[in-house]
Amino acid sequence: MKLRYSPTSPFVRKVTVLCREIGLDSRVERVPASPWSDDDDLPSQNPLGKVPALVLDDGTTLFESLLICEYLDCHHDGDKLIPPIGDARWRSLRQHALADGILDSAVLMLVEGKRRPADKRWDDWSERQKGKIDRALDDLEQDCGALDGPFTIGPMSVAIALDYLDFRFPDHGWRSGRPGLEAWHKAVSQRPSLRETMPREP
Ligand SMILES: N[C@@H](CCC(=O)N[C@@H](CS)C(=O)NCC(=O)O)C(=O)O
Repeated sequence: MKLRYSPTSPFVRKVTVLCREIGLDSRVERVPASPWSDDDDLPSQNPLGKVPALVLDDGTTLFESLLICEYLDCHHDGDKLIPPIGDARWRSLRQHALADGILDSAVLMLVEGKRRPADKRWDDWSERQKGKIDRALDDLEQDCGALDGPFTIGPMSVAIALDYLDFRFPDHGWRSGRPGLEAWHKAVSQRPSLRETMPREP
């Protein structure tokens, strides 16, 4: 299997952390991609032109980080990171959805602030995205006890989303007024799979 990746993508990191947690890291060959370059062959593998994309040995490509995670999670015998049907699954996937929503909004803000020419920027749009991030963070804070327990796709994705805010928006101040989330993040960040994959500029 080949994983098309870019080094700072939080969606790629989700797949990377999952591979480390389930012991499949060595079975996935990493092949760099530049999703923003017109010269990259990524769109021939993923029509959506995004990373992560997992090219299987039969040539099929899977895209969307959750789909890739689900595929990989089916290919090991240990504890599943995506729980089976039942309350734990819905709780975990709800946490994952909040985390992914934070990432979607953060990436949109990054594109608006860094890639769009300054005279074409739309500040209200970025504020709107920040509102979504803040409400999602408040929701997580309210129920932060639910993040304790098994390290499934939900808590894993929340940790990745918080790290991404620290990485791209260090002035956001997500910790302010959210002591439960802050304490949980500090503790969970000790996990080797997270500590060793912390995002940094290449
Ligand atoms: N929902 C997708 C999001 C993937 C995504 O947005 N990846 C970004 C990098 S962080 C990308 O490749 N963007 C290129 C583009 O939008 O053209 C997933 O979970 O995999």
